[in-house]
Formats: sequence, C-alpha cells, structure tokens
Amino acid sequence: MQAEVVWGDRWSENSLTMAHTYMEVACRKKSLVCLAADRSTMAELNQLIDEVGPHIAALKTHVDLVDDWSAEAWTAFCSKANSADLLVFEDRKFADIGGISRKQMSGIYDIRSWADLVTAHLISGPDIVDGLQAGWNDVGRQGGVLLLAQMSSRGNLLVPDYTGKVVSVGKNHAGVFGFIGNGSRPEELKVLRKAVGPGKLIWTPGVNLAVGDGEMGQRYGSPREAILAGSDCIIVGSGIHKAQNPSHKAQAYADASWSAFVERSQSRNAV
Ligand code: S5P
Repeated sequence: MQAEVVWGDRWSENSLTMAHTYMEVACRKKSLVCLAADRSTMAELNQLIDEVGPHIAALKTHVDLVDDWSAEAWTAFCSKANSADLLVFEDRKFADIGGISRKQMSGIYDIRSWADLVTAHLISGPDIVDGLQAGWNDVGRQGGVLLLAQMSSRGNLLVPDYTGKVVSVGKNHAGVFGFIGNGSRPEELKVLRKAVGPGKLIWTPGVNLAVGDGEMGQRYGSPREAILAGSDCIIVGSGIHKAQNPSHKAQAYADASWSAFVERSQSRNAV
C-alpha cells in the first residue's frame, strides 16, 4: 500500500522531505525500527548492517564512540547503510547556540555530509534548528531534526512543563522532523502525542521485548504499546545488538512494530 495512505495525517501534515522519506522506507521494509548501533568498532558496525539491514528502517549512530573511526571507513559504512535502504541518524544531541551548532555539523566528523537525521535539545532556544538546517544546506543536502521532548532514563530533567515548551516550538518549525519521546512509559507517550498533534513524528527509545529496567537507569517498555500510544519508530539498541541472533531479534521487533502500526492505522480508518 502507498505510504501516504497508510500514514494518513502524518504524511499530509508533515511537509519535511525527510519525514516522507522515512515513511516510505518504513513501508518498504514493513518495519518501524531504528537500530541504535552502539558498537565501538567499524567491523562490528558493518557486521550489524549485514545482519539486520533488511529488518530495520534506520540506523542510529554515536559517531564519537567508535574506537577505530576514520573518514574513509565511515564513508564506506554510510554508503553500505544507504545501499541497505537505511536512513542514517546521528544521535549527537546538539545543544549549543545556532551558529555553533551549524559549525559542529562540519568539523572532523562532518555530520552534515552523511547524516539524514540528528537529535538536538532545545535548551538553547529555537535557533539551534535553523543552525542545523543551515549545516545541511551548506553542503546541498536535506535532513531532519529530532528534538528531545522526553527521555527514557530515570531522574532526567525533561519535566512535563519543559516537554510542553519543546513541543509548542517544535511542532510549528518546518525543520523539525519530530520528537524523541519516552518509549518506556506509554501513558506519558499518549499525552505527548496529543500535544504534538498528527503531523510530526515521534521516535521512542527505551523499548525492549523484555520490559523492565536496563543498565545504568535505562527503563524499557513494550514495542507494541509504544506504537499504539503514538510512536512512529521504536529505537532499539541492546535488545538487538546484544542478542544471540541479532537478525532474528530484529525481525521480531520489525514484526511487533509493523503489526501494531497496521492495527493503529486500521482503527484510525474505522473511526
Ligand atoms: O531518552 C533517550 C534518548 C535516546 S536518543 N534514551 C535513550 O536511550 N536514547 C538512545 O537510545 C541512547 O543513546 C541509546 O543509543 C539508545 C537506547 O539503547 P538501548 O540499548 O537501551 O535500547
């Protein structure tokens, strides 16, 4: 089925090209899974694409945690991801003023040249989104910013009042692809979806088929519950890359996310 039909309002009310690109990839792959590829060598990262590429729609990186990073190896890794029909999402969590964020898109890692998506905190104000978009513009590319509206870790300081302010600024900003919400708490996610409205995407970490507490204060909720509560992509890390068989696990997350998404679209159409 065509992406614009399945995604409904999410498609028609989001004008950002990268948002449509994601919705199309998700439909081709029948997967609303973004793999958090938190492995620290280039060989392990490349192996992950080989193992799970067909079952995921996006690959989330932390470019600064790779031990043997080199510009050549990274370029090859990104083109491998693109050949596997994956969006590349650098989870850089930018937080500085607009002009510096623009410069941080270049530098040694040159994020603007390979990332389709990046994360940012809105703590410094809305110019950060313009700065990041200018970064992509500087190299003739397009991308999307995911603003952190909630976090999954215990004790985080993104309290409801702050979340509300991030959403009210971000939902009206054309450069904003969507928001990071907390996948471990479906009730909070429903409130977030209501505030965001139908247009912007919500991507959620803190999701695992084994619900409960993770390492160092991480918390996990179920993939199905997250999608039904309004998430458009589950960000899964250790649930896949630490599994005995990452390919099988990735397929299980893809199936859970896609069937919940179909259920959600059907109930929307039924109303
Ligand atoms: O609130 C957040 C936001 C993010 S982007 N909580 C998170 O865990 N993340 C990221 O999601 C985190 O940086 C990591 O890469 C991933 C979760 O990995 P997992 O192993 O806990 O599934």
